[in-house]
Amino acid sequence: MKNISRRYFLKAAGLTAAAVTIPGCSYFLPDKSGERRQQPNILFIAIDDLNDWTGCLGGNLQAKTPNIDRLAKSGVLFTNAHCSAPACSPSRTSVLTGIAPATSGILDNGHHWRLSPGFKDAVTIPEHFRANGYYVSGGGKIFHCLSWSRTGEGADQNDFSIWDQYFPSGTKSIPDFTWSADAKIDQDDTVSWPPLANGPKEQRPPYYFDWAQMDYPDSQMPDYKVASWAISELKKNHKKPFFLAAGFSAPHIPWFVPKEYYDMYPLDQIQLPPVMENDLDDCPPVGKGCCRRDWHKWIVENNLWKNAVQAYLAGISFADAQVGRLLDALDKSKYAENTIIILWSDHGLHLGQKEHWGSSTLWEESTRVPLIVVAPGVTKPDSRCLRPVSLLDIYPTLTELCGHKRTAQLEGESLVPLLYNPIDSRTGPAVTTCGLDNAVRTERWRYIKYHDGTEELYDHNNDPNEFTNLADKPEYNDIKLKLSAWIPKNK
Ligand SMILES: [Ca+2]
Ligand SMILES: [Ca+2]
Repeated sequence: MKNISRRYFLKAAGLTAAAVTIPGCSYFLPDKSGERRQQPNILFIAIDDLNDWTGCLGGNLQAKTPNIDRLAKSGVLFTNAHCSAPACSPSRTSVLTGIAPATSGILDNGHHWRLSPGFKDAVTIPEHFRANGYYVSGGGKIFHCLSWSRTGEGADQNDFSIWDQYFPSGTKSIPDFTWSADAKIDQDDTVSWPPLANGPKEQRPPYYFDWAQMDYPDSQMPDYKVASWAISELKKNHKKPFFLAAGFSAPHIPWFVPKEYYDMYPLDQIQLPPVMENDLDDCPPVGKGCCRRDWHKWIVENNLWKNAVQAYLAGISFADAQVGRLLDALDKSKYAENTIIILWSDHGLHLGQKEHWGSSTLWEESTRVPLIVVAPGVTKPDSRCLRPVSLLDIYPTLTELCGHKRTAQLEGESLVPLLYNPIDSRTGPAVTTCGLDNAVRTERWRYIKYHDGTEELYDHNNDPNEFTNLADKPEYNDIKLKLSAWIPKNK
């Protein structure tokens, strides 16, 4: 771990290594009689690549997510939550260790966090709870692994030794995946999407950027199996409090989803996301360089934009259905009254906005994610918090909710004060790091500073789609200066 910015972050966040204690929040701590009451269970739900296209966040009004919406209705929905890095591995590593990407140096998917010297002594969330007497089990994509692997094999950054149990096995995070027989591009990328064989191969999306309406039942899908396994965990008689993690790969590409979910979104009714022609003209070269403009050109030329939006929406509703099965099972279980639920997605996704497909940018499409917390005795139903928060805040939030002391490793700011009172004050903005570049999001502003010193500034009060970069206008110099204080200093 680079030694630069932990102190900086703590200072910037107005935090010390000591816990920020809220009177009355340690409701699971020993009561006056001195008896230790039952620690709460934790249901930890991770979704892959889900942006703000949910009913409750309203990023796309077509999205049908009744189960995520009902979870939001039962607790606190953070409407301005952002990932700390817009890619699977760095985002998940920071969530699960509480260490910011700019501190750890884990900045891309190819960098295996556990093999990095900085993580030798890092305690992950499951390890923390296991050390505190919990039974910890997980299934599916929690740490980074390949969402599109045909066999479940391939890059898998899970550290299986930290779990009491893992599904589907102690060596594999995701159940076997059945590749669509209708896959438009074969795995060796030699068969192009008919009739779209035109154009140089390097200008087309890779084979795993694909979608298909599957004629399989839901039960054959890996995420369904993960949910079924998690449901079986909820039916057990647990002697210890549990930390149960279920990670869904949908709506990550490829969007191979049962047909009924496609049928929810008739192609002729699909609305494309709002875009502005030449939107990238006022972005610096580093920002433009993040965009897969070749893919976008190819998708537009082949008239596939609506199909891709339909496929992503189908993947979202499929993930939502699995969330619903899990919530139903918890409701029916004996753990319903004593289980904290947290739901989050590792980062967002562009579907053609700024001529980009995928994440790994510092704009709202990549950074904004669903984050919902339901904590019995703490959160009130149907609460919304507009403060800018980070997924880095999950770890200190869970430990504080359980009455555990904050550890020095954690760089996020506990959300517990906001769970009690969603309009409580907040020290800092949400910071997102993408490689050597960073973004700062407050309630009103998005400020981006690239490693070469170039900048972008967007005013969400007037420009929610981030069309107009204000960074070159001198009247915003003071705003930029204030926001730039939050940029990690090691860059
Ligand atoms: Ca992801
Ligand atoms: Ca623009």
